[in-house]
Amino acid sequence: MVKKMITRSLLPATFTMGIVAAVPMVSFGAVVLSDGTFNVSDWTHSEFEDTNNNGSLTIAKKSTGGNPADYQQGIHAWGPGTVRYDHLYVDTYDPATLGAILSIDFTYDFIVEAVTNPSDGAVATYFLITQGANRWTYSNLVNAINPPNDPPSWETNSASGLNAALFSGIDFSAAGGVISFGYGTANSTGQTRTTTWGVDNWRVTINQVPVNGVPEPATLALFGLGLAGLGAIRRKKLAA
Ligand SMILES: [Ca+2]
Ligand SMILES: [Ca+2]
Repeated sequence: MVKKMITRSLLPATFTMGIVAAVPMVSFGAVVLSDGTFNVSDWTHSEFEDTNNNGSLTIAKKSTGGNPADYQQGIHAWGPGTVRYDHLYVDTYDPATLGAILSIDFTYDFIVEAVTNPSDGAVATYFLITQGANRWTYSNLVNAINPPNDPPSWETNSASGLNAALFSGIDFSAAGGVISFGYGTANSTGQTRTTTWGVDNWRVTINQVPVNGVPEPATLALFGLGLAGLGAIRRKKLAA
């Protein structure tokens, strides 16, 4: 579900000058993609790497045991070797229709429920973003369990203010292609092993570039010193 929210506007104060209508309104907002229930049809899953061609992935929607209630459960069976899987949410962001992206925030909760052979181990997970045939990852959360001293628990993987410079080659501008978001999971071991993990409260906030912009300095000069001062204040707010 695409939710349009946090839309804010900076309206110029009322002026007696007749040219006030020439000052554009500055508005900016964010689009939020989120999932806490994980209907199976809302996600796609693909194998990104399977070094020894012995890995497999099973996905299920669980209605209890999440953080809270519904969550997405995955089971990796593989080894020896390394497996990596990509998990993408159904809703996407198209900069061409929704506007250029300033930055991205993400958060999701992750748990390792069980590991077999031996009965401990770890699963790595990271935020995943794709555009066209390209994919990027950000921030690894390695969730390890070593029962009974480290029982399974939900841990949060999150970051905010991620700009295009962090994803080399991505295009956040209005000329960029459709962008998908999700998360990745990875395992590596020298043994045959099965890991069971879960995801809940997945959320991405796409912070948009302000539209309509602020007046150019040359335009402001026409309005006189008072309005130029207002422009400086607005620029400062936008940069905050
Ligand atoms: Ca495989
Ligand atoms: Ca939930």
